[in-house]
Amino acid sequence: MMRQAGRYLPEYQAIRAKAGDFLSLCQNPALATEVTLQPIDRLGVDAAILFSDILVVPQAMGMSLRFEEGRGPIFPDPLRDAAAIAKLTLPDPNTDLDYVMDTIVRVKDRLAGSVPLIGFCGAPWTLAAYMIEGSGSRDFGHAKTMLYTQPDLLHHLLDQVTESLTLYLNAQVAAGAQALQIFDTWGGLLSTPAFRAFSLPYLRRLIGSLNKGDVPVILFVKGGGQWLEELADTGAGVLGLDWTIPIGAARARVGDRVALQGNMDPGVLLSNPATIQREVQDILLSYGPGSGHVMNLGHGITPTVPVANAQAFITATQELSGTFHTHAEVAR
Ligand code: 1CP
Repeated sequence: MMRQAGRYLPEYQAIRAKAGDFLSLCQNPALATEVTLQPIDRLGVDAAILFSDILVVPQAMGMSLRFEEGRGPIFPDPLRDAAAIAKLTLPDPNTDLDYVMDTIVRVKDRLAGSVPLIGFCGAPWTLAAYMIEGSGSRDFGHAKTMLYTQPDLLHHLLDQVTESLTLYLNAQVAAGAQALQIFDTWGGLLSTPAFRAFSLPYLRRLIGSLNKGDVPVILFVKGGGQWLEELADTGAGVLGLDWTIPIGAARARVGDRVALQGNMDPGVLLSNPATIQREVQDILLSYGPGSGHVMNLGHGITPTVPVANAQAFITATQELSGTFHTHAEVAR
């Protein structure tokens, strides 16, 4: 469940209070391990998701970062010119991001093979958008300004970010991550030509540079429904879908080239168990029989979701999904 470790869980709130603030929680391997494991114990989900944030990579590249209560992430010195970008460094994940690798090792040890661990990172474009903007934004106006007035400078930044992410994801696999998810949360803000120029080639290069063995890569581009065929060609094994496209229509377009993950509207979790069960059933029916579907939300769970509703989503999936698979597939 996207953002399954988070503020809707009271036990998360308790550990976060103990850590002091969100970044301190990410950077404390013992506590980050606890919150990674909480949804496994509480909800019975089929995979653990490393507790961290996509923005620890720009921080490891030398940018100062803080998270403000109610406002989200802030880079006080956003990248607005070539001089600022020239100051970025290539991180060494085993020193600059050692707390992430330490958390992976601890989580793997505690899971002892019960469920797999998913590591993750932000996509080059999404990270660059935050680094230029300095915070979350509705339209990422500063990032768009650079894209249309200094495209070469943006390409230079994307190149640096992609190099950093390659080192980072390879280190996550070496530490024990068993699947990797790449979040292009702001990919859908781009026009099709801009997505093809400033996001897609870097996704392809990142995925192509991983020493991943049989570790699957899940690629989530929010608002990316119109580019599914191109996304299926990036080397990702799974495409994460937001809720705006019927999953059956997505399956008809990509066939069996990739598996699909998604795609319930996280807003459904604000309703009630009966409605949640109906929505789960509708997604299973839309995808249809056969393997290649990972049930998930189409974006992150929100803080006011009642835990009972999150549980209803997991339980409905476990109860209803079996009939969509043959016995042979279940046995595999
Ligand atoms: O107050 C808190 O406790 C902090 C809330 C929070 C949490 C729980 C943030 C701040 N990040 C996270 C954890 C997180 N972030 C995870 C691991 C947890 C899990 O999945 O179980 C992951 C995978 C992320 C990834 C992330 N961070 C994304 C990509 C996925 C998405 O939701 O689109 C993005 C865009 C971020 C940036 C970010 N971090 C936090 C916030 C509030 C934001 C969004 C800011 C904005 O609106 O632009």
